[in-house]
Amino acid sequence: MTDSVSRTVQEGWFDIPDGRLFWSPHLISQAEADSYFQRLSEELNWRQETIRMFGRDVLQPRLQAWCGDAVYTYSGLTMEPQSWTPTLLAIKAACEKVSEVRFNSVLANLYRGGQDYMGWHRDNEPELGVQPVIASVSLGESRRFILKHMETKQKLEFNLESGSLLVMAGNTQQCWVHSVPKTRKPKAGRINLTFRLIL
Ligand SMILES: O=C(O)CCC(=O)C(=O)O
Ligand SMILES: [Mn+2]
Repeated sequence: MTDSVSRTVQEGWFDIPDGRLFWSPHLISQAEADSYFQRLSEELNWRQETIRMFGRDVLQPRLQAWCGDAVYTYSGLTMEPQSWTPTLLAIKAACEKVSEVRFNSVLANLYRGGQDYMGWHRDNEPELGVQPVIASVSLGESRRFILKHMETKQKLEFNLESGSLLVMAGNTQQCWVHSVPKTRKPKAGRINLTFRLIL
């Protein structure tokens, strides 16, 4: 993680101002991450969804799939869940073991290249509860992930490499926004899985 000063964060839980993170740079081995990437590219029903923003319908700049036990609604989009696959269940179990948190759903994002991105947002839908815990696993190409404090504008940046896990907890979804910016650098595909607990 870097802010104005680069520093190394060890695996485990740590506090940030108005939030709490768990970082595990090598949750999944490279060989396993490659194989999970391949399997998930093929077995999930990836869709480019339309969402309503400022009164206009816009295509999302990435592909998505929603899996698990609950329907999910955000930005006027209701996603019916696909079933768990053995791959998703194996990754979910690994996240639950190291973070000691339980999840019942996952939003999967497929970034096809550097032009696919995720804009600034919070994951603060009411069904996630007051202090949502979101476990984010990255597979394939690495991408920059930036957290920005809504009041102080402090930024924290992670290079999310294949096999890494970043968990956001505490007040992170109340006080920080996050994004995966687009880049002109040539980038291969990346799959990101955000495990969530829908109440
Ligand atoms: O791709 C990422 O690392 C972030 C995904 C994300 O923020 C989300 O699905 O809500
Ligand atoms: Mn998010």
